[in-house]
Amino acid sequence: MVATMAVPAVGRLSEAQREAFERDGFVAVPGVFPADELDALDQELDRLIALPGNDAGGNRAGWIYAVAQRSDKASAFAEDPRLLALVEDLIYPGLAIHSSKLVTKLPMSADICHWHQDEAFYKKLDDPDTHAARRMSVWVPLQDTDQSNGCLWVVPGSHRWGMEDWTAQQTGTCVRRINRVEYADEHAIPLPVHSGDVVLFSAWTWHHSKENQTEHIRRAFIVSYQEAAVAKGAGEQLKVLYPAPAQA
Ligand SMILES: O=C(O)CCC(=O)C(=O)O
Repeated sequence: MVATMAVPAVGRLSEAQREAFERDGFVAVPGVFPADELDALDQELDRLIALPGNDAGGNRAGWIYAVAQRSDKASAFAEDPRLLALVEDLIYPGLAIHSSKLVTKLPMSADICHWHQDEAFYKKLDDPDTHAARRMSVWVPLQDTDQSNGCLWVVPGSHRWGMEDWTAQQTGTCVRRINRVEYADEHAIPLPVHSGDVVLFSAWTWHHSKENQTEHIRRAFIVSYQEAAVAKGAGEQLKVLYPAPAQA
């Protein structure tokens, strides 16, 4: 008998999830990846981080920028049909990969990721052709995350408030810290999620993460996508997956 292999269903966001994303600027989607696939990705990341030149080092020890450009497996993950199915309805016209990275919180790391908007890093500040309305990220945790190991925090609705003023920080990560930190802290909610779940959030959404107070590493694989028609921003990779339809 020929063995049949279960093909994972490629699920799109439900109407309610799409509405939540548009209203709140983020949505957590449960159960997208099985544990064995994430273990395989984690092992590939272990291999990559050991290679010279991959580890960003310093405050970003354990981070790998442009990770999809350093490994076929990481590249395939960034284009996984299950991720694309989740973002296809949120980004248009067309779809491109803006960038990919591994972000890590080492055990007992005090490095916080400051409150920021990804768009402050992603667009080229002086080039309007790179300014995107619908850039966003998929945050894929490789371990369960909660407040003890530095889960994501977000301010619901903040993606609708435009670009905040920010001040560069010398410590921690995500160093273009928005100035309204107290407001962010007051209105933030934590997003504890299981490994296998993913969090989608707009590049305009205020977000951050705190320390890792545990003895275990916390990793997340982040892929950022954007409209295909918008020019390459400050991201190291612009890979058009589906071009924008031609204008009539
Ligand atoms: O995973 C984290 O701690 C947050 C990382 C993040 O927000 C970023 O790199 O833009």
